[in-house]
Amino acid sequence: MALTTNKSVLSWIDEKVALVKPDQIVWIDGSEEQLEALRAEACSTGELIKLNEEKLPGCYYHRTAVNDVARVEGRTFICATTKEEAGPTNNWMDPAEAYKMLDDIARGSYQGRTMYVIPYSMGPVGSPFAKYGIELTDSIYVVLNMVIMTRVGKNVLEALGDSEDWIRGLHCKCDIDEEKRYICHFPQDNTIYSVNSGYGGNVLLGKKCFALRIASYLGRNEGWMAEHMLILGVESPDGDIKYIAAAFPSACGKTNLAMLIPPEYYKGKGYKVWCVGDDIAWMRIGEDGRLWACNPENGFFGVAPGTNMKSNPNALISTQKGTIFTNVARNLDDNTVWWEGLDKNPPKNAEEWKGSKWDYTDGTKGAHPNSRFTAPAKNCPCVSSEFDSHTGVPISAIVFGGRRAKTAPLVYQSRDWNHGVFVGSIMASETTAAATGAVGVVRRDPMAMLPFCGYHMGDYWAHWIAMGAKLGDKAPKIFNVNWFRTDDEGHFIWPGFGDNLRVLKWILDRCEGKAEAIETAIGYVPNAEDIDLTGLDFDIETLKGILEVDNDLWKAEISGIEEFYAKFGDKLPAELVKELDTLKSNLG
Ligand code: GTP
Ligand code: SPV
Ligand code: MN
Repeated sequence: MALTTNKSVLSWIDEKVALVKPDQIVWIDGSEEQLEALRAEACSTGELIKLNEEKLPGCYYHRTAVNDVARVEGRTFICATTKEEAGPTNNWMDPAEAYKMLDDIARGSYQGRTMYVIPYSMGPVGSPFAKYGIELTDSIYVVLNMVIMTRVGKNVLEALGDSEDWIRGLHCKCDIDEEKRYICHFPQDNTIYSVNSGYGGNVLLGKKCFALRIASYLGRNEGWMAEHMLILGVESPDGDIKYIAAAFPSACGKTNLAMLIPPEYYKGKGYKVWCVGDDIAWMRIGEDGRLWACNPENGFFGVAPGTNMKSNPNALISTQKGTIFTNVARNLDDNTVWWEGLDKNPPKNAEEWKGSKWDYTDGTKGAHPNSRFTAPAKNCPCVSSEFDSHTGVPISAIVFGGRRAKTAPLVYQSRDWNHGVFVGSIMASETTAAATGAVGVVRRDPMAMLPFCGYHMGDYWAHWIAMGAKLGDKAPKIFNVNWFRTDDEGHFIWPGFGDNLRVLKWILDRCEGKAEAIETAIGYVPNAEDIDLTGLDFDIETLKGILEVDNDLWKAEISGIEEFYAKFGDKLPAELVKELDTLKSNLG
């Protein structure tokens, strides 16, 4: 039975029912009984496998199709009214043509299947940040993931009332045919279609599709920002908490930084880190004129490989109950999970992510490099007390970062907001397994939003500049970090993970005017002595090496930046052209 009388909801669902022709319709009310029944049903069909209840209570295992393990950027479209609105960095399709193509693919595809209607909220229900959505799906896996990743249930429909202001999402698994896989966004219609995929980022429509692509478009129109950023709080020994938002491309360390455990020396002094979000930040100017951020999600869809008790104990602990594991290896002896980098004891008797019997000694991987866990945020030992806050948290610093073997120093600060926007706009990073395609290729990924900006990137930069003008002297300070500098043998030089707090500390000191810096061609770099290395076996000369700004390497960057900027034509904000000129003249 329908859980709402909202006419816009009911008529849209009627339309989609007529199109996809489900055998039955089930409204997800958010109750534990209903979810338990769905879990049991998914286990009976093999869609899920229940894991060891003693060791991993309430946890399930899922495998996607082998051809469906990551986001598909080449098949992701922004179907804005005109190609110009989507801009040079997005794939575009004419909306009428796209609807026709998608309807043809979706038509009748729910025959013999159930339509699940998922009412969900991005942001705490009823808060000024909250935006509501309805996803229709034929996948129980999607329902159960959405229940972890967003706020789902009847109360969302109550909060929505009769409003027409909600995001429409239709997901059809179809045959998981990669030739007919499309992830399409219609910003003018608040609508998303996803067909022929079952992989997280393509089908959990609240996440990248809504909370970034559609929301970035809404944010520009409504005067706020939707960003691919973690949010964390650093508590100092006197109990004061300062918040940082940081944008790194996919699989470049957001979840890890968001949950970092302070090194012993910092712990001893009383430092703590609190996680507000690990992937997405929605930010608004508050009544006090500062920038306030909220994590619109309710769980973590995190990269499994590399997560262990040393690198990220908080993430690992978050996955020990109520979690869905996707495309990791399964230990058949005790029905638990394993992935590369979990520990040094790969199971002898296991199945790899594709489902074949697996013996690690043959040199193949047990888990897919983009295998993931879906864990409730409430499981995280360091979840912030502000997690459900209706006001969000005030942001002191914005940090950009990427994977760069050379060129980018460990950390530097922009001279001011507009220079910071420039720093974000020229971000470059090596590609990862989070999207299909080559891995390890350096590409420009402005603000880590290349695959996620729902409109013209030139307009997006202009929006950043406009936000800075509104924030004035209350604007957060903007920094850039790079944890991934490598030595001649390709090893990471900086220890990273918990020790990144040493860098965050300098960042916050700068925000409070407590630390010195050296002015370089690209911005302010710390004096090596001002990054506190106490308790760390790390040589100050090595630190100086990774803080160094090599003007020749930066000169070599210029042509790449110019080539990239040329794509934006007259949409490239004049402020950024000016910043590029300054950089060129600084480099001499
Ligand atoms: P998405 O969920 O795809 O947006 O990724 P993410 O940005 O949250 O990345 P995540 O924290 O999951 O890290 C991805 C990979 O980077 C993992 O293999 C981590 O082990 C590795 N990583 C994270 N932080 C660091 C670091 O400080 N140093 C090094 N060397 N590796 C890191
Ligand atoms: C990313 O790729 O940035 C992710 C995972 O956070 S996904 O949900 O697939 O987009
Ligand atoms: Mn992400």
